[in-house]
Amino acid sequence: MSSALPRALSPGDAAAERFAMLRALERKVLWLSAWTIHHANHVRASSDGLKVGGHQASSASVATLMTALYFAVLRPQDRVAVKPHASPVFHAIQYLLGRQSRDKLERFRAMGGAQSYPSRTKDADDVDFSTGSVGLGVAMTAFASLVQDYLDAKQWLPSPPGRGRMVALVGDAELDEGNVFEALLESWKHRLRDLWWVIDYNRQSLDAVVTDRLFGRFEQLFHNMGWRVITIKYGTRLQEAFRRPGGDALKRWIDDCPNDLYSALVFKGGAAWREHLLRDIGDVAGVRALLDEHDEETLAALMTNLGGHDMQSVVEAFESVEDEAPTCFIAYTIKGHGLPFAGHKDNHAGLMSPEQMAIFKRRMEIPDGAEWEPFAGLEPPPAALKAFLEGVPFARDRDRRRTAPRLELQRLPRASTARPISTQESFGRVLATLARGDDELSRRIVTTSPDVTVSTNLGGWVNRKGVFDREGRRDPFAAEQVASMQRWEGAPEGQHIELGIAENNLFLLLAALGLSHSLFGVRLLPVGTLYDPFIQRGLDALNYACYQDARFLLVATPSGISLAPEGGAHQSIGTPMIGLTQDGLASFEPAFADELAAIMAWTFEYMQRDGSEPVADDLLEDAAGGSVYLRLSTRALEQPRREMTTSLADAVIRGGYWLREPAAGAQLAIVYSGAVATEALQAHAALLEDLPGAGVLAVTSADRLHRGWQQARRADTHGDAHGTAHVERLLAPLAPHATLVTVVDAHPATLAWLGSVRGHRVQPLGVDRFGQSGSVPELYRHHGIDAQSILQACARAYLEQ
Ligand SMILES: Cc1ncc(C[n+]2csc(CCOP(=O)(O)OP(=O)(O)O)c2C)c(N)n1
Ligand SMILES: [Mg+2]
Repeated sequence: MSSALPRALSPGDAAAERFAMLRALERKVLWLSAWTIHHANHVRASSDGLKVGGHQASSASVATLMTALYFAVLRPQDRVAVKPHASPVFHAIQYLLGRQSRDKLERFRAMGGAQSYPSRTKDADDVDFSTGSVGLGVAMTAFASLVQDYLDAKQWLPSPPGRGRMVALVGDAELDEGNVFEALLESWKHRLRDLWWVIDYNRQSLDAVVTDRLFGRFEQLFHNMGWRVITIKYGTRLQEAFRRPGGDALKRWIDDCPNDLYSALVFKGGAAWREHLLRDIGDVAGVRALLDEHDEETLAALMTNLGGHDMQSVVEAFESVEDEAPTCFIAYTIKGHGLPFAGHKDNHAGLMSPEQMAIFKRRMEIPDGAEWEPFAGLEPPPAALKAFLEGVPFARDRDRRRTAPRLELQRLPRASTARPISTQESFGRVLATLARGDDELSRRIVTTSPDVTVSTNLGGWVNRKGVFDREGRRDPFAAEQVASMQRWEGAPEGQHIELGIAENNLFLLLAALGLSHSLFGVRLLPVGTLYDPFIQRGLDALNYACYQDARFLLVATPSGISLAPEGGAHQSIGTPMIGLTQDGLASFEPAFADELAAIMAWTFEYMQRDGSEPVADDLLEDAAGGSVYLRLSTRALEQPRREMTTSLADAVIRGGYWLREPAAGAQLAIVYSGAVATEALQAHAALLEDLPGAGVLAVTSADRLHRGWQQARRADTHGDAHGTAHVERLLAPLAPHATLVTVVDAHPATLAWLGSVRGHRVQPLGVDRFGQSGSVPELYRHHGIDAQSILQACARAYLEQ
C-alpha cells in the first residue's frame, strides 16, 4: 500500500531513482531490439526461404546511448538521425513510448512492418531523418541545423518550441564516408549551432575491427572545425578501479591495448582478460588483488565497463552541454555488448541461435509469452515505469511532425520569348523577375548552389535577394567600389545559401530545406542548381533526399554535348535516364522558354502537394506532389510564336505535345527532347515535300510520358479503367506501322522505348560516347543528332518499310 503513496524524494534519491528507471529501460531496449530481430528470423514463418536478417550487435552497441537520449536528454523539438543498423533500438524506444505497435514490431522487415533502417516515409513511428546509406544521415543533421538557422534569422521559427538540437547517432565506420567531412567543412563555414554527433565508437565496421591510429586523428579534426569533443571512455566502475592501487597500470594497459586484441578479449571473456592482465601487469602492486576480487563474470563486466555502456557517464556527458556549440561525443562501446558474440569481429550480421536466445531470455528474466511485454523482467514496478515514461521530456509533444499550409502563389513565372534564348538563360530571367517582387513566392524561394551560382544563371536572383549569412558579412569588393556584376553581401535576410563545390552537400541541403515544413513547420521553396553531369557525383544523396520525400526544384545546366567547346567530363549523357528512373523526382527537359515557365509555375504548386487535394484525371498521381528536376541547356533556340494556352501547358506538364501535328495515318514522326528542337524542325521541313503528313513530337518529359504509360498498364491489369496514358493518345494518329525517329542530346535509350507504346518502329538517335570537344554543328554531326542524320534515319525507316 505505502509504495503507491507519493513520497518526497531527496535530490540524491531522485537521481538514484531516475538512473534505476533508465537502467531498467536500457535493459528492456536491449531485449526488445534483439527479440524483434530474433522473432523475424526464427519465430515468424518465412514465405520465401530467405534469411530476414537484422543487426543485433549494432543495436546492442547503442542501447545505452539511445536510452539516455530518448528517455532523459532529448526534447520534442530535437531531431535525430539514428545510425541505420540501430533501427530495432529506435523502434523499441518508440514502442515503449506508445508510438510503435507490437504488430509492426512483429512484422519487422516484412511488408508494412517496422523498417530495417529508420524511414521517414515508410515507418509510422516518427522517424526524423531516414538512414540506410551510411554517412548521409550524419551529414543531414548539419544541413538541418543550417535550415534552422536560416529560419531563425528570419524570425520564422515557431516559438515555442523554438530551436532544437540536430543529433546524429553515428557508427564509427560511417566516418570513412567522405561526405561526412564535406559536411563538416560546410558546418564550420556556416558556424553551425545546436548540432550533436554521438559516435558509437565500437571500433568495428562490417568486415573488421577498425585501426586505432586513424581514430586518434578524429578528435583533432573536430577541434579544428570548431567543435567541442567530449570523450566518454570509461564507465564508473572502471573509473573506481583506476583510483585503487594498481589502477594506473590497469588504465595504461587498456589505453595501450590494440583495438583488435581488446575486441577478441571481449569475446573470449573473464578468463582471457585475467590471463593477459596477469601476464602483462600482474607484478604491479595492487593488480593481483584487484583481479582476485573478481570472478570470471564480474571481471568481464569490469573490463567492458566502457563509458558508452555506463548510463551515468553517458547522461552526465550529454547534460554537461548547455550551450549551442557543435559537439561531438566519442562514446566507447562494444559491438554486441551483453550478447554472446560481443566483440567478435564477424558479428555484424550475427544472429543469436535459438539456444543462445533462450539463455539470453532467462538472463533478462522474461517469462515465456511475455516477450513483448513492456515491463516484464524489470525491477522497478510497472506503475513506476509507466509514470516515468509519461514524464519523459521527449514525449511531451505527441505530434512532432509539423505541417505548413500551402502558399497561395499569386504571381507565377513568366517567359520572355522575343529572341533566341536558351532554357538556362530563361531560367535565370524567370528567377530574376521573381526577385523583383516581395510576394509569398519570392519570399519563400531559397536558392543554393555548389559554387556554380553565376555559371548556372542565378546571379540576377542573388543580386537582388542577397546571400544568407546569419551574422552578416560585408563584400569588400562592393565597399571598395570595384566594379562587379555580383553584389554579394551576406545578411540574415539573404535568400541564397552558398556552398562549396560538393554535390553531396547540395543534395543534403536540398533534402533539409525541402523538409522544412515537416521538421520546422515553415514552408520553403528550395531551388538548387548544378552542372548536369555532376548530378552523378551526388547521386546517392539525391536519392536520399527523394526517399525522405523532401521537396525541391533541381536545375541542372548546362547539359549534354550542347555545351560544345567545354567538352570532356562536362558532357552528360545518362542524366535523363536518372530522371526517368528516380522515384520521387519528376524530370523535364524543355526546349523553349514558355515551356520552362509553365513547368516552373506548376513545380511551385507540385512541390507543396501532400495528397490532401485531389487532382483531376490523376494517372500520374500528381496529387501526392514531389520534387522536380529540370535539365536545361546553354544553347539559344529560336522561340515559337504562340500563346501558352492552358491545354498546351497541360500537355507540356504531362510530358509532350505535337509541335507539328501529324496527318491521320502518318507514316513517320520525328520525336525530340530539349535543345535538338532546331534540328528536328529543320529535318521535318526538308521532309514535308515527300512526306507531307509527318509530324514533330516535342517531348518535354520522357519521365512523365513513361510513368503515365506504366501507370495505365498497371491500371489495366488491376481492372480499374483509369484511362489511356497521355503518350498513347499522342501516338494514336500515326499509322500502326509508322516509324518514330527519336532524337535527344543524351543517351538514345531515353526515347527509344516509345516504340513499345503502340508497336511503332523506332530509329533512335542520341549520344552514347562523351569527351569530344567541338562546335555544336561539329558535335551534332559527330554524334549523329544533326538535321542531316535525322533525315538519314527517316530515309532508312522508309527503306525498311
Ligand atoms: C553507403 C553504404 N555503404 C555500405 C553499406 C553497408 N554497411 C552497412 S553497415 C556497414 C558498417 C557499419 O559500421 P559502423 O558504422 O561502425 O556501425 P556498427 O555496425 O559498428 O554499429 C556497412 C559497410 C551501407 N549501408 N551504406
Ligand atoms: Mg562500428
